[in-house]
Amino acid sequence: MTHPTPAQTGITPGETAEQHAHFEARIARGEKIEAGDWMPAEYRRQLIRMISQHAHSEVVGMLPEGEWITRAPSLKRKTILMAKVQDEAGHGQYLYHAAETLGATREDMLQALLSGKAKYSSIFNYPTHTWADVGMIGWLVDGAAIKNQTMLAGCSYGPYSRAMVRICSEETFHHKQGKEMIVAYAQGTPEQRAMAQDALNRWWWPAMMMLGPHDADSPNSGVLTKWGIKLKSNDEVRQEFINEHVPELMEAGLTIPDPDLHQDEHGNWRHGPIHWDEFWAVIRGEQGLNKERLGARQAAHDDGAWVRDALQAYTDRQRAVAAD
Ligand code: BYC
Repeated sequence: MTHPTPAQTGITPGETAEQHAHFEARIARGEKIEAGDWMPAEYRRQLIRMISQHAHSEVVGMLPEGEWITRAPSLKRKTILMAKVQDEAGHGQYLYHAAETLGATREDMLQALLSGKAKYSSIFNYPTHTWADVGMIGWLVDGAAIKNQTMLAGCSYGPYSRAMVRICSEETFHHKQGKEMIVAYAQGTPEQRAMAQDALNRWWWPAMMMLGPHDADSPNSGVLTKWGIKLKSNDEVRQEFINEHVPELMEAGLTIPDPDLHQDEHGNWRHGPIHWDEFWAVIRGEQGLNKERLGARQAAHDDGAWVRDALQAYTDRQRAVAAD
């Protein structure tokens, strides 16, 4: 007979039903769980998994956009993109700090990313072929991220929830600049219109997938929902994303690359089948730019070794001076 695992029950050997009942009562009262509070080991593990994956996504997400900074078509677009990419680095910092409050170390998290053990968002394994991709990432990818992260701003873990509030306000600027850019191109020259449509054709489905597998195929959702980390399911967030973005993209004169897309009797936009085989292949690194992304992160990590060494030497000297 096989016994259920902690990932399925949430209860790790050594923890008591009373501890869990007290913890869950706090969540039911809407209290935030803070770093020093008692929490189930599985709650801690799930948060470290999710927050570090989120942090890695922000940092890896700088790569497809960062490569366009030198090729921006105007000074205005260049300054906006530089500010956006810089924001993503800041988001990575807030999130690594939030994971550190749970006992994860920066070294372990980075090692997990660089070794391929930790995931980062599937969306960043897709290439950016034209400048319009920068706008489409802002509109769709940041648009999807805001839906997910507004929900996470209400999550039960205080440090993650507070990081999300700040990140969401910056994501709103990212979303608006992307939308403004694509709407301008969609009303521009035939070449600009074609470039905007081509970007939508390539980013629509990956943006739908980045919100995670269907609820029935989401093994983590049960425990995350029970403990108030996820307040909405993957499919619910995806539905919110579609309902907001479909009418706006249509209004901009663009065609969504889904022949089955239609509105149901409740006004919800219903999408055609999602190619989950592609999603899992991208996550496993069998499709897309996983090798290139990790290679770029490894190179940046190696190039930054002297900064870490210098900081360590400075800290050691300060400690020696203090000891004197
Ligand atoms: N990519 O049980 P499920 C941004 C994995 S950055 C890769 O539903 P969960 C931006 C999942 O980890 C936005 N893997 O998982 C940055 C799990 O595998 P493990 C990033 C994915 O956690 C720069 C397995 O599939 N946002 O916006 O309940 C520039 C089963 O899934 C993905 C966040 O990270 C994916 N897309 O729900 C521009 C938000 N989806 O770990 C923009 C925080 C699923 O068990 N994360 N997997 O081996 C979350 O909200 C949740 O983790 C997810 C997935 C909704 C993504």
